[in-house]
Amino acid sequence: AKAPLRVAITGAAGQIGYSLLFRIANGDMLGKDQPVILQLLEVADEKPQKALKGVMMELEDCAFPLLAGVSAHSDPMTAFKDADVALLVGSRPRGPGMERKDLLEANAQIFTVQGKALDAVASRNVKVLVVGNPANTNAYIAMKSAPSLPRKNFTAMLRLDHNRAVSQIAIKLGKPVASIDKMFVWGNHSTTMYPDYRFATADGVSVRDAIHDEDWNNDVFLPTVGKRGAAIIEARGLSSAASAANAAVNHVRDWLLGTNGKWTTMGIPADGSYGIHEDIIFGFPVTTENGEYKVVEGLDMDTFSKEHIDLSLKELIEERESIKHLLS
Ligand code: NAX
Repeated sequence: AKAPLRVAITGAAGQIGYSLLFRIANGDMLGKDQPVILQLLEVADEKPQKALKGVMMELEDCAFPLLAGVSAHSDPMTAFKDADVALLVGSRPRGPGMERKDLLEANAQIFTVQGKALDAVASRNVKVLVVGNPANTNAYIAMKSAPSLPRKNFTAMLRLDHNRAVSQIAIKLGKPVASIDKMFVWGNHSTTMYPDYRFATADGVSVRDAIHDEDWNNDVFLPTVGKRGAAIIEARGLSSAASAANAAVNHVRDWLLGTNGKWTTMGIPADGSYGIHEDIIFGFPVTTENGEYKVVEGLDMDTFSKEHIDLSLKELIEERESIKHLLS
């Protein structure tokens, strides 16, 4: 049997955690033959720690054959010990009267501490996925706070946006989602992200040709995907949780186990390709193999796409500038 992998999860008693932990323990993320140990981090307050105990009781009650251990933590230095995968879900939500800048700063505090802890105690090849918002900039802060770990191991979640885009295309064409390939999302996980279907195919046929309606992109597709998070809140009274957990499972599964040539989206530190400044954590089209992702290179740009990508890049540069003073 395989040795268990250690997965650290922050914000484990939150909404996303409540879907995520059970999917991981069921083998959906690492494979049906891979035992897993869950190391759960929550803030030290009594209420979340107590809620975390309740979630752990439910994990026990599932009797998952692959679940080799679960522990609760309030200190990232113990939660991240020897972690092979770290899912940074917990973050500071926007409170009443809080400006975007205050939100960025509050989260910068959390992600510098957690980045340093990963640097100190996690596996030297820990794969990090930041879900907590602002996800790209939080991932950037964690990466910068963990100089002894490989830069490429810090990623941010754009997979929910990606999955939303794939589903909207599949619905529009009346095709199964599995028939869609070469769809991806550029940029920041925010309203400036740009789902790009110019290269997408359905059963190998160009989606653009099949839709044959350029207005649909700008008038329907981009706003539907871009405002989907708000639409879920409006309908459910709560933000996306099960679909966010599913996206996190998809992101890590593809990263570790490969996409077999299929394209997907990951927020990754830019290496200069497509003119994106180095280190900015940006959504790119990638394929994955043997635990490594690779950017799909050589895609043409057009003016419309370039404008959207530049807007998202500008936003990320501004976010980076506003937290710069907090990075030592
Ligand atoms: P919840 O508020 O339900 O849960 C968050 C949990 O994190 C809470 O239990 C809180 O106590 C804990 N937490 C806060 N600070 C922490 C810290 N420093 N260490 C450990 N735990 C901490 O939020 P939930 O709905 O689960 O969403 C979590 C995060 O995901 C939010 O930032 C949210 O904005 C973000 N999202 C990101 C998405 C993406 O696509 N990247 C989509 C879904 C989601 O909106």
